[in-house]
Amino acid sequence: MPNTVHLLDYVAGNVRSLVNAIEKVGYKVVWIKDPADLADAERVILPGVGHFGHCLSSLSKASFTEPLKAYIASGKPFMGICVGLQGLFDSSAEDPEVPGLGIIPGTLTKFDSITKSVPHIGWNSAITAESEETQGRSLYGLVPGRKYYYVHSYAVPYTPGELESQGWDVATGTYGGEKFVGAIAKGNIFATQFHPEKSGEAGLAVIKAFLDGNRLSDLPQDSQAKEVGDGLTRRVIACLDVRTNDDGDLVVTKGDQYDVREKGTTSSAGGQVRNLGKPVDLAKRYYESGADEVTFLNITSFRNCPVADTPMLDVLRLTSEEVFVPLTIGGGIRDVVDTDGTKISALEVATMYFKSGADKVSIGSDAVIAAEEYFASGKQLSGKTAIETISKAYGNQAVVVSVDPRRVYVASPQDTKRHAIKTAFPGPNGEEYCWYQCTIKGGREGRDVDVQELVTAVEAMGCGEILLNCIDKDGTNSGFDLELISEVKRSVKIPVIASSGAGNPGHFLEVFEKTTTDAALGAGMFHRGEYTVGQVKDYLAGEGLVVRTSK
Ligand code: 1PR
Repeated sequence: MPNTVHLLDYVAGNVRSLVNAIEKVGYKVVWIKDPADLADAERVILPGVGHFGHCLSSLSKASFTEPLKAYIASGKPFMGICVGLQGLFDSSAEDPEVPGLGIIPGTLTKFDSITKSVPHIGWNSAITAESEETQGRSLYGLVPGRKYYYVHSYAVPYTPGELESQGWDVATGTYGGEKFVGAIAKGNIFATQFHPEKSGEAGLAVIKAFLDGNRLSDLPQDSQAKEVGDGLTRRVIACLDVRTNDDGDLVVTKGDQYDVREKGTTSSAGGQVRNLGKPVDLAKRYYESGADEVTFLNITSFRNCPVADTPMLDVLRLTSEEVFVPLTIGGGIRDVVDTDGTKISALEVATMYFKSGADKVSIGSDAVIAAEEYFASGKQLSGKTAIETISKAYGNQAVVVSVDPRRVYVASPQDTKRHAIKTAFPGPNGEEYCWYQCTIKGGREGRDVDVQELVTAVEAMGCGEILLNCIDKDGTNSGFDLELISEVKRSVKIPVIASSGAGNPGHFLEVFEKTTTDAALGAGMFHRGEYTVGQVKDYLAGEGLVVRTSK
C-alpha cells in the first residue's frame, strides 16, 4: 500500500496526535498488532512515551524486539520518536538494567537539574551538525532556525564527531549548557527525541519528509539558526476556560477572580456566563497565531460528571485534528461515579482524554486532597492517587497540576503554621506577610494547605509540571503575581507555567525577566482580542528573548 505507515502501539501511549499528524500529511496508519505484521510493513514508526525500561520491556514481552531489529536490518524506512529514539541506543540511566536495542552506541543520562527545570519541556532546536553530505541541506525536513517540541528528562549527551565517525548524521539541541542528540539518521533509520507531531508546521514537514522518503532536500528561506546560547524558547500558552452557558452551549468564558458571570445583568443569581467564543475555533486561532501550547480547562467539572458523553471529548477530537501543538485538558480528572452508578477511575478518565487527542491532563481539586492525605500519612506515597496512577501509565510529562491559590495576609510569619512570605504588596490592614492558600472547586473552598506544600507533594507523586494560577490576579490585567511564582520556582525542580493577570505583552516580558518561570499563560487578553499570541511573541523576540517564531 503506497500511502500507509505502520505504527507500533505497544504501551499505553497518547498516540492520537501522531495519527492525526500522519493523516494531515496524507498518509494512512496501519496498526501493528502482532510481530508478524512487521513483515508486511513498508514504513514503520515507533513512538514511545514514559519510561525507557517500561517501553523496552513492553516491546520485549510482546515479542517485538527481534522482529523489530530484523525489520530495521532489512533496510526499509524506520523512524523512532522520543523513547522510540532512546530505545535504539545501548542503555539509559533511567533503567540501567533494561537493555536498549543496541543499534546506536551510547547511553542516555539525566539532565542536570541544579540550574534548570527537569523534565526539559518545550521548544528547542535540532540543528544538523554539518557533514559533507548535509552541508547546506535539510536532513528529513529539519531546519536550523525552526523549533521542535521536546519533553524528556533523559538524553544522549552529544560529543562532536563521535557518532558521526560511525556514519550517523546528528542534529542537536542545547538545554542549560548541555548539548544533546535531538535527531539522528543513518541509512534507513531516522529518529527524533522531539515530538514532530506536536511541533506545528515545522514538525509536520519532518514527518512528511520521512514518509515521502525525502532524506535530503534544499533548505528553505527561514533556515538561519537564530539562537544564542541556549536553544530552549520561552513558552507562551493560550488557555481556554470552557463551560456550558445558560443556553446549554459549550463556550469559552473568562472570569474576574474566577467569577465568570457578567456584572449587573439579568437575574438575582448574577448575570449571564460570559461567552467569548467557541472552544475549537479559538484554539485554532491561537495555534495559527503561534501559541506554543493550548490548554482547555473544563471549569464546571466538579458539579457533575457526565463521563461517557462529555462534550469536551469532542472539543479535543476536533481540535487535535487541526492543532499540532501540545494540548492540555483539565477539569474533572479524578475518580468519579457516572450517572448510571459505574465507578470510573481517574486513570480511565485521563485515558479517554488522551485517546481523544490530549497530550497532558491537568489535575486541580483532586491534587489538593491528595496532598492533604500525603502529609497526613507522614509523606507516604499511596500509589493510588490520580497523579501517581496517570504518571505511571503515561509518564510524568503527561500530568500537570493546576493550582488555584489565594493570598491570606498575616502581620507576621508567626501568625500562621503555613509558609508565609514577605510581600511588597501589603494586605488591607497593612499586613506585610502573606501565605498562599490552596483552594478546590474553582476557588470555592479554601483548604489548610499552602502552595509550597502542595507543589512539593505533587512533585513527589510524579507530577511533571505546575500550572500556577492566582485567584487574586485572575482577569485583572495587572500582571502576574511574581512573588507567588518565585516562591513556587524555589520549591520544585519541575517546570512551572505562570498564569493569571496577563494584560499586555510587557507582562510576559516582566515574568520571564523577573522570575525563572518556564512558561507563561494568558487568557482574557487573547479572547477579548486586545493582543494576539503572535504580538506577544514578536514583542518578546524584539526584547531579545528566545521564542518560537516559525510555525
Ligand atoms: O478541580 O481538577 O476539576 O479542575 C478545575 C479546573 O478549572 C482547575 O484547573 C481550575 O483552575 C479551573 N477553574 C475552575 N473554576 C474556574 C473559574 O474561573 N471559575 N478557572 C477555573 C481557572 C484560571 C486560569 C485563567 C488564568 C489566566 N481559570 O485558567 O485562564 O487565570 O487568566 P487571565 O490571563 O485572563 O488573567 P478540577
